[in-house]
Amino acid sequence: MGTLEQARLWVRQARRIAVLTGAGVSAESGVPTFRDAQTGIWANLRPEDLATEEAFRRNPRRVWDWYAQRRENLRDAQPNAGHAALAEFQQRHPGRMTIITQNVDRLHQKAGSTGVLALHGDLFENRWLHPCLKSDLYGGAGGGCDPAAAEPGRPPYCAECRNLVRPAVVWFGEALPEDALSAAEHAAGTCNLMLVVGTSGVVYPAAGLAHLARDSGAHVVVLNPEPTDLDQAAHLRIAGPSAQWLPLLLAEP
Ligand code: BJW
Repeated sequence: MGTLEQARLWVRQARRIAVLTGAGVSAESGVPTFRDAQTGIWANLRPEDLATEEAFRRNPRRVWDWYAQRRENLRDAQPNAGHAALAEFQQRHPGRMTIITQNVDRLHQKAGSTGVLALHGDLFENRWLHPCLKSDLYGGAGGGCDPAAAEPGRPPYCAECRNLVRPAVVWFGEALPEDALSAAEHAAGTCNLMLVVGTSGVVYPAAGLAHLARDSGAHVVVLNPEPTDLDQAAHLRIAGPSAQWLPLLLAEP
């Protein structure tokens, strides 16, 4: 049996499927992957030099501008055939597929996927760098300032306490959202099949979900045009772009 045929058989047989996606699933929507070369004034900086609180503190404007540029690039991005194939499968088979994404681009949601577990936050949301001082002073519970009402700037800031607005994404060294991570661990630990799509598999704890699935008895299929750090956890590797192969993998027999 060929690789695709084998994977399609596992899709048909699996009662529960977990899909772990990374930046590559959005590549064919024109979104650069995370470890692609950065361009322009960010050309000689690594993501690790930008996606940390330390980097933001050191140079808030540079990091803010990087995110502003990415938001701008994403505004018109549309889901591709890979996102669509996942969303359509969920619609045809309610409750069978959980999508766990490291992406912050909302393209799975835009394609119509439901219950998406976004492990690394949302590029289009903001929050304060520190818990709002005012909410502490006035007893919390809604007493804090709204980041949307911050003074305009790069980044916007609080006129009273000088707190800075930052994107509501998960930077290196920060904890992942607890609810999303525990739901993802549950999905990975109880699925019969995990599809690992468009991720280099270098960032943890997300990458650990593929090992958890494998150790819990699931079949693991990696779909990626390039080798990944998770290939050794996979039973099967499909070498190719996800917008081309996800529709073939998930189509009805
Ligand atoms: C295609 C394609 C096509 C191209 N079709 N595919 C265990 C071991 C070692 C280290 C650690 C560990 N546990 C934790 C760590 C530390 C750290 C970490 O993992 N470091 C490693 C780099 C070594 N992890 C953390 O710090 C995490 N936090 C944490 O552990 O907290 C602990 C804690 C607990 C309690 C209190 C406090 C702390 C947080 C990780 C956050 C990651 N954040 C980022 C930025 C998000 C915001 C933003 O977008 O700016 O998330 S980093 C970046 O990497 C981003 C991505 O989601 C993530 C993964 O990248 P991804 O998606 O895999 O993209 P690429 O570019 O790497 O790969 C793209 C792939 O697509 C390639 O394979 C291509 O071939 C492929 N491709 N075209 C299909 N058409």
